[in-house]
This record gives sequence, C-alpha cells and structure tokens, in this order.
Amino acid sequence: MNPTEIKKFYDEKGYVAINGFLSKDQVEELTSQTDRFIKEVIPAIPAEEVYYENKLDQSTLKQIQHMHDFDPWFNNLANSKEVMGLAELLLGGKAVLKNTQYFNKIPYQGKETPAHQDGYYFMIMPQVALTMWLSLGDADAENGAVCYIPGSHKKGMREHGKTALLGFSQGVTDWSDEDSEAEVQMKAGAGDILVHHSLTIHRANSNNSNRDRRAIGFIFYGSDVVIDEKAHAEYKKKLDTDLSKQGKI
Ligand SMILES: O=C(O)CCC(=O)C(=O)O
Repeated sequence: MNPTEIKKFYDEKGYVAINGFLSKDQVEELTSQTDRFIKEVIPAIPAEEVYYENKLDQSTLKQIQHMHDFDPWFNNLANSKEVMGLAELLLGGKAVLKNTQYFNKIPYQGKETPAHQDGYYFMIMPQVALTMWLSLGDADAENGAVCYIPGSHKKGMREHGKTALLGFSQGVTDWSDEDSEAEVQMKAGAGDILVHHSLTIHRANSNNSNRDRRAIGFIFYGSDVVIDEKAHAEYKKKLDTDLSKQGKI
C-alpha cells in the first residue's frame, strides 16, 4: 500500500497493518536492543514502569512503559522519520510521542488482553491519538495475536470496567456476539506493524503456545489534544496503589 492507501484504510477501518515495516536486519537490531534494555536498563528504572506476570520471577516480564524516557536508542527509534512519519500521516498533522512500550505474552502464562479502547485510558479531547504495535516475532491465533473490530473507532467510547489483568486494568463491559462476529485477528510476522485509532476496540487471547509473543508499542497524540491532567493523575495514583497492594509492582 502507498501512503494514500494506508491513510484511507486507517480512516475507514480504524486500524491498518503494514507488513515488512522493518527489514530483517532492523528486526535483529530491535530485538538485540530490546534484550539489552531488559538486561541493563530495567534494573535502573522505577519499579512501576515494569510489569511481571509474577513479580518474584523476572522471566515472567510482561510490559515496560516509557522506554524512550530511559534510553536514547529507543528515543531515537520512536522519533525516527519512519515511526514519527507514519504517526503524522495517520493523525493528519503533528504528532506528540507519549509512550514507548514493550509487550510480551510469555509461553503458556501470558494472559489475555481484555477488549478495550486505548482512549479510555488516555483521557483526552478530542480522541486524536493512535497506538502502533511493532511485532518482534510471529503473532497468531495460538499465541495471542491482536484482534480489532473494524469501524469501531466511529462509534464513540464504550462502557469500561475494572479487570484483574495487570497492564490492562480496564475492559469493555458490554461485549456482544456482534462484536465477536465482527472482529478480525491480525496475524503478524517479525517487522510487521499494526496501527490503531484510540477509539478502535481491540483485544487478544492468552498465549497457549510454547512461543513468546513480543512487540514494541508506540503511542502518539495529535498536537492539539487536551489532556485532563487531574483525572489522569488520579487514575495513575489509584492504579499504582492497587498494583502495589496486589504485590504486582
Ligand atoms: O499486546 C497486546 O496484546 C495488546 C496491546 C494493546 O492493547 C495496545 O497496544 O493498545
């Protein structure tokens, strides 16, 4: 797809997949930089930026937040002309980087991602924001590929409620058969990128395979959005308190 087709698809469906966004060599470099971050940078960053399936077992690493704030290599990647350029194309104007994340579903233990809209967490007006999901390996039905509901970004914000799932504390509460029928599963390979609108409903199954399901995420807002900082800070404080009570961070 050329840039015009990518934008058209994204505007219509609320998501787009670009296969081969990274070359094989670039995937290798991203993988080795991710492994370096895990080994060398994680020990030096605040505990609340790192989530484990089991906090006492570092091999169960599940999520890292704000990687670009702690590491120049990831800061350069997130601000590269390829990544930033794609964000600006799809947002239709200047983009502001908000987060660089690591996602893994570890073999057999990686839990499901509840159906949600990222905009529910963002607390922004208007909902001009997107999330990119850059695959480090194969993602499929068995290990929990991301699923999207096409066109859901045009139907506003759905009801969300608390979930027990670390890293995805909120989920759509009124999921219907219609949603199950509409959703599409996004199989991805190493170097493929998925991008979704902040109102696009998405979810993923748990990992029922002996393979990891690793990805790097980027979140960008349009430069004109307004953040409800007070609501955001209260939400974050409550989340950290809950997680710490549960011994998760
Ligand atoms: O990695 C996943 O399963 C989901 C990630 C996600 O929800 C997101 O990037 O917004």
